[in-house]
Amino acid sequence: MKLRKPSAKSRPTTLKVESLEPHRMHAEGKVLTTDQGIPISDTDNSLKAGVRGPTLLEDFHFREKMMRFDHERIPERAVHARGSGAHGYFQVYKSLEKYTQARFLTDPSLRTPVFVRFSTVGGSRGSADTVRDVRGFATKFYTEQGNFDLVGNNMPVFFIQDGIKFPDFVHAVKPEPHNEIPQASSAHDSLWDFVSLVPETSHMVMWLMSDRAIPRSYRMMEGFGVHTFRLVNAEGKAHLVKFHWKPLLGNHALAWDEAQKLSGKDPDFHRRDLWDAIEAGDFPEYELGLQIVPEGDELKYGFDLLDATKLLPEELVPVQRVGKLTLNRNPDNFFAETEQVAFCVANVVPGIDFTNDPLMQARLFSYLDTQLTRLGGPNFAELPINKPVCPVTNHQQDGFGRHTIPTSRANYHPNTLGGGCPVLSNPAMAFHHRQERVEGHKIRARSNSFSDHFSQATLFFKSLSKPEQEHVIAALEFEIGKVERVEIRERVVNQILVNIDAAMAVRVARAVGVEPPKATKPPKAKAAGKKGAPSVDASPALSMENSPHDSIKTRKIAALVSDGFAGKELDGVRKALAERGATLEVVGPTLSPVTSLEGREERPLRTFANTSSVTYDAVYVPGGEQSVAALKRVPQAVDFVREAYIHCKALALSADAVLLLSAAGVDDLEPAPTKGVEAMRGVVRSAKTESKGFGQLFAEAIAKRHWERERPLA
Ligand code: HDE
Repeated sequence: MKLRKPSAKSRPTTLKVESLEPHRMHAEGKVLTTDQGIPISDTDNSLKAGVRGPTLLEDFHFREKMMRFDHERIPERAVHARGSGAHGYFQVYKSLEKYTQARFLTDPSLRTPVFVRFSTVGGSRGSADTVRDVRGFATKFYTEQGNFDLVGNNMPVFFIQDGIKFPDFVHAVKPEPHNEIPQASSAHDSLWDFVSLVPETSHMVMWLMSDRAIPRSYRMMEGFGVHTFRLVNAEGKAHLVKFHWKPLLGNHALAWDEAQKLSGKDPDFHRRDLWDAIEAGDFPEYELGLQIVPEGDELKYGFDLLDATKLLPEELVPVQRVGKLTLNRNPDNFFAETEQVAFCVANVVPGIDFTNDPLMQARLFSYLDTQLTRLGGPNFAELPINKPVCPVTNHQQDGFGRHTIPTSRANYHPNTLGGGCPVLSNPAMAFHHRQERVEGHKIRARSNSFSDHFSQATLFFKSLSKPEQEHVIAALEFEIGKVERVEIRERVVNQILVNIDAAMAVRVARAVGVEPPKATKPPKAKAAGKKGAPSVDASPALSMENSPHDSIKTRKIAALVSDGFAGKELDGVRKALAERGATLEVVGPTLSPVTSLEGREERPLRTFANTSSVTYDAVYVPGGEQSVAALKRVPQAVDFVREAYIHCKALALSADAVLLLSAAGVDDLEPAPTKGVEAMRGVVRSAKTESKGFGQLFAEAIAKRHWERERPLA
């Protein structure tokens, strides 16, 4: 057989966009070019010697395209590698000049642009969003006085007290070195080995095991600056301050089983949620909260305000809400903005200063240092996302990736060649490190005021609601139960947990197969470790259940339908939810229209095959005999109801639809009402379709999770 000679005229492989004004198109940036701006008319075929011949080195377009591709990846962040960002602005409610000279906090007319990056900590860039982990909440304020970075977390304390232990802690929590397992999870031997040997981790570990570690959304979690900072006013008077972010949508969590399922069904769950909300105009909002303490009161509360494993209970020093952060614009390009943004705890503006917290001190070095490798050199502050909005004028020069082109001959200070420029700032507007008398021996040691590791861990546990405590215990059972070495499990229970809450330690011990501890010391629940200091026995603010749960704004509800559903009823419920700011999405057997009882067509947005209850806040099944009978035959539809029930989400079922509950194995509710509407443990049922009050009761049920449905594991 003879091979056909290939034709030299290759067929077009992609469609070409023809233009009548090619030069103008090029000038307007609409034409494909090389990095040098040379117009390119074929990017599908490399330059070859003959159509089947070898590729030629001369093909600069091919070489450049491949070279750029080969170098697209940069090192991911050592921690907080997975993140999502958004632009927005911050505005202070009224002047805080009494406390600070930072202009963005003293001028209520100013809208300071911000970029916020939310993140998980342990997982790689491509890991799932809903893993059990701390969440980063880092905010860059582009102020007129330069950039201020508030690089916080969604928990108010940290695992360690001194930054020198950070590499140890991070090595322990990250996947183990021999097999790089597990991804984005603390449930493994090395983390719990570290915890069992380092009691200062106790308090933070309680937070990590709590519902705070599985937020429903970045939009529904708090943020904390963690360390104690200083505010300094124009007269040089200073106060100590703790920074808080309070989400206006309240504080909400996922159920642990739901979070794990979401990791597979939608690993981008939080990223998508943030993106979609901003696209829909539902701008996430957080109030900036300050706890202000006079300088000199560092030790007043019996613990040390320089110790980042301690929080200052809101009941002792209330959080003043002083301004609002609004996130109103998605990034244009993930890499250029969210990936290249470089936060640094050392970025402060006049009016905000550091303290001697040894964790904070280490961070002042680490962030600047890490960017050198991650962003390839010292000029990362010139990248558009990192660039201050005020002029940057100094004598720094050269280095990889310099963007700025200095025009002065003078690159030193003092000079006359550049007219003395840049001149030194007027001291009144410059940044000054607060003068502080420091005295002491050069010593590698920890202050005694840092020595109480358990009181606040107990305070946290005691302040949770009963269901939240059960969640902590279940999380401990899950995590420690995965630890292979029995001696590590024993140490966690006997060295750590028993000192937090003996009864809790006994339950965990049984669940993870170790001898229950003998100690039955009554747990101390207080903020302070020292007698006589102002203290609290419980801090209601630590329980997420005490944050407002009266709104269903931006919540997503699934309506399960098949042919013959009660269409008028669906319309009524959709309207009732929309009036309260929630969205109803119709889920059906296929994406083709289904027909209602009344003969109206409704096109489902999702199908039982491509979504599931974990991606919704609540589930609604309208009545309609034929529709319900069909749904009962679809295992995924039945699963929808079952999972929503198990995950303690609101459910609303009318008329025949109540039958889906028994099909889903829900057998612990009282019989369905024979007339009217009724809500029980977050399940709204009605005897007939279109019942009065159905939408209202459903909305009330959606506002919170119904943890009362859960049964303790042991
Ligand atoms: Fe970080 N941390 N951290 N951290 N951290 C980083 O900086 C570090 C700590 C936090 O979205 C790294 O640019 C040390 C506390 C957030 O880009 C690195 C210590 C808190 C982010 C680093 C801490 C945080 C980071 C990795 C102990 C809450 C993500 C990449 C002394 C107050 C910021 C990078 C973003 C990122 C070091 C402890 C929050 C390696 C040495 C406490 C939100 O520099």
